[in-house]
Amino acid sequence: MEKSEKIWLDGKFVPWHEANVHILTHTLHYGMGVFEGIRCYQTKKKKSAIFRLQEHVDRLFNSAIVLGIEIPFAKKKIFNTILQVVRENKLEECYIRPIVFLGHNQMGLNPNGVDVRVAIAAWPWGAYLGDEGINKGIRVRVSSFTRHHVNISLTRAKACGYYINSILAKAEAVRDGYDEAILLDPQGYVSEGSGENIFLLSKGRLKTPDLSCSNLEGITRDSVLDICKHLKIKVEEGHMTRDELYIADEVFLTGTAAEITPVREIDGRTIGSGKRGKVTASIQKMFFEIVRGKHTKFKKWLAEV
Ligand code: PPE
Repeated sequence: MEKSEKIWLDGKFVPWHEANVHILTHTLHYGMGVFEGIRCYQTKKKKSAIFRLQEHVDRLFNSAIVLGIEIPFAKKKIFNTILQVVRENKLEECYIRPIVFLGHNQMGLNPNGVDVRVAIAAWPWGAYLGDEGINKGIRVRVSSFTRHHVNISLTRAKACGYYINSILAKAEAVRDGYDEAILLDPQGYVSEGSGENIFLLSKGRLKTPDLSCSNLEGITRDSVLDICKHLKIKVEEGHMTRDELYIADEVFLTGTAAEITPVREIDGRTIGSGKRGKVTASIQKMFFEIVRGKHTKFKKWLAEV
């Protein structure tokens, strides 16, 4: 990975190589922690903006509420520090990773009394599923692993430990020669990708699983819902089945890291024409224009660095 200079840790900036933790760090052992993935884009020459920063900070704090973690900094402080991390590292386009984790002053499952720590890192990160994936689409498989149950893992939270499930699915998909995995929820309905929400297009209408399907409430997903309103594309949120995906005209994944990535094949079935679909292309085009500040109507989504 490409490194940057400094990481903000518990209130101050430290050099990249010194942002380390003790081996008995609670979160390392048990996975109790929350994080965010945010992108910053270049909007003009020498100008950058963070996409939907407020929504990401809100979700970070909500994730902490869900898990019962008290973040020792105010929301406004975290919001401003994220901007500062990009500035300090002189980054134009980057990925930003705030993480709230439990320290090493106490072991055992009882989290009461364990220090709550916060770090914010940022580094350059290109297309998550490859430039070719963005343009031509990726190949995915339905995972043999089931997504979380909503009352086993509280899926409104973006929690560190939950990603074991994502990693199992991703590793299996890659091992079998696919780019990404799609997970079904415990009822057998389509939930999401290992790190992305999912949409399909059928008969001119878009559809995405509603938020009771064990999926994360994605901020890119929400942005696509608004973009579709603007483009006058009808979207339905509901239950989605695996066979619905197989016979869809278009399928795409959304996420901060993955941005908007078309899917061209699922479980050996070609989706639509086997290329990026027309509707996917129009949503993708508008998304990339918005994040780079080319739509005045959506300027409210950009926090200038
Ligand atoms: N579902 C999951 C499970 C998920 O991890 C993400 C983001 C999404 C949906 C999309 O959410 P949003 O980014 O708000 O649109 N996954 C993050 C982590 C990726 C990683 O490899 O790390 C991300 O995209 O930043």
